[in-house]
Amino acid sequence: MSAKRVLVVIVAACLILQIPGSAISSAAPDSPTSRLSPEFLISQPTAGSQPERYGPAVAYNSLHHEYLVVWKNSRAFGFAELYAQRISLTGEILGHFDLTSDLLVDGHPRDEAALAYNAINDEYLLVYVCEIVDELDYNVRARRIAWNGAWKGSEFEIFDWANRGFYKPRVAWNSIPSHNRYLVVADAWDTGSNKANDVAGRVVMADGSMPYAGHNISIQSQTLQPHWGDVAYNVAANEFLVVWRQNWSGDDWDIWAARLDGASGAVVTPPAQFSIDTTGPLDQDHPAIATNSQDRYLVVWDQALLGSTTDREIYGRELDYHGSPMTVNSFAIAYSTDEETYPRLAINGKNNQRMVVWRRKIGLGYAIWQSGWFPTDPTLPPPFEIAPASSVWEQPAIAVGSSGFLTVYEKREGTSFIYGRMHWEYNLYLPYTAKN
Ligand SMILES: [Ca+2]
Ligand SMILES: [Ca+2]
Ligand SMILES: [Ca+2]
Repeated sequence: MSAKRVLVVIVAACLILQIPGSAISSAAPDSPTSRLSPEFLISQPTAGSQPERYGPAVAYNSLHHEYLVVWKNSRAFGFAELYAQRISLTGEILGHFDLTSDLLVDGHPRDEAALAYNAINDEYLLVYVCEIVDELDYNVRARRIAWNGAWKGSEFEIFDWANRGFYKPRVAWNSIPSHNRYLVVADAWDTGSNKANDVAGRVVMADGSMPYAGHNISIQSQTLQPHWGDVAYNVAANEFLVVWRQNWSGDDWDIWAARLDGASGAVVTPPAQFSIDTTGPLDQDHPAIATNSQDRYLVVWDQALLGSTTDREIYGRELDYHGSPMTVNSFAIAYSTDEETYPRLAINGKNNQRMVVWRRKIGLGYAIWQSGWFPTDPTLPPPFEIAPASSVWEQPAIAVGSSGFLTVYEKREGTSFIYGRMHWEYNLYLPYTAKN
């Protein structure tokens, strides 16, 4: 067999290994869509009684080179449990396990899961809300989960403050071995006024202990109504950066942030709380943050188009590792005439590629769209479609692994399922040029 023939066989074998489903996209080889896998079903198995599946979250396991996707199984008449599926770098389904079914005896649904991977302990911290009083009081709880679901630590409570209900927990991991801890943030709402009141934060050690009390990261105010918190950890500064949305006046909402000490989670002061983008009179919403694990953060959000009640765009801003803006202005990532909302993002620390995903309203349905670029690109390449418009609900999620990105999302087809699509890294393909 000639060297060329061997190469063809290797290429063919690699394509078979790397492409879940039927065939690679027919788009041009160097276009972003040529690097997309077909859509594949994550919320398996589908036998037995069929729950609705909602709210996917995803993290990458850098030791086993796989992803863990978690979501909520919701059934009529009450109970909801959290489930997990392991996904290989090539989109293969590796195995599912349940996360909370042993806790259901108390009758409190668990919801809004988020997770972070801990590469020192080779485990995940799963955070979620527990419904204490129906549609009124929610606490944030957590448990440690073995990488393969082999064990699940006892459930423990992170946030349960008087007169507060907690929503939308997020978690980031401090990877410095002598620190090895997490920061958990959540939106705290006043259960009396039903207004957003705080973005709360608390350090959780790798063993689940909590030596520091929970505290307000944002300014506590029912005028500002800070909420929609998100968090990233940056090893260069040994700090967390937390972002959130807060009110300026009327319909004018802005994006704010605070740096947090990597050990205690205390707000770094000065500068204390500072703004990321306060463009008025625009409504800016749903901030999300990621780091390249080196020298940058990227914050993204959606914002209204001036004078329109239906058209929203995706914007972003690059920050250095101290949270200082890298440019005078924020920049547009998606700006079609449709409503584009709920951005999430991940950054590939190896090659600096940014990847942002969002929900795009088209007609009566929702599509999932995505944009990827490198800081060296002179302009942002055009966004591309991940999932066509259907009744996709809620926001997508994305994680970066050693072969590229995995985007996960809900899709409703009578029943709601969790689907995913891979976007493979540019250097993953075997070289096109080979010497005979
Ligand atoms: Ca409570
Ligand atoms: Ca604004
Ligand atoms: Ca738009």
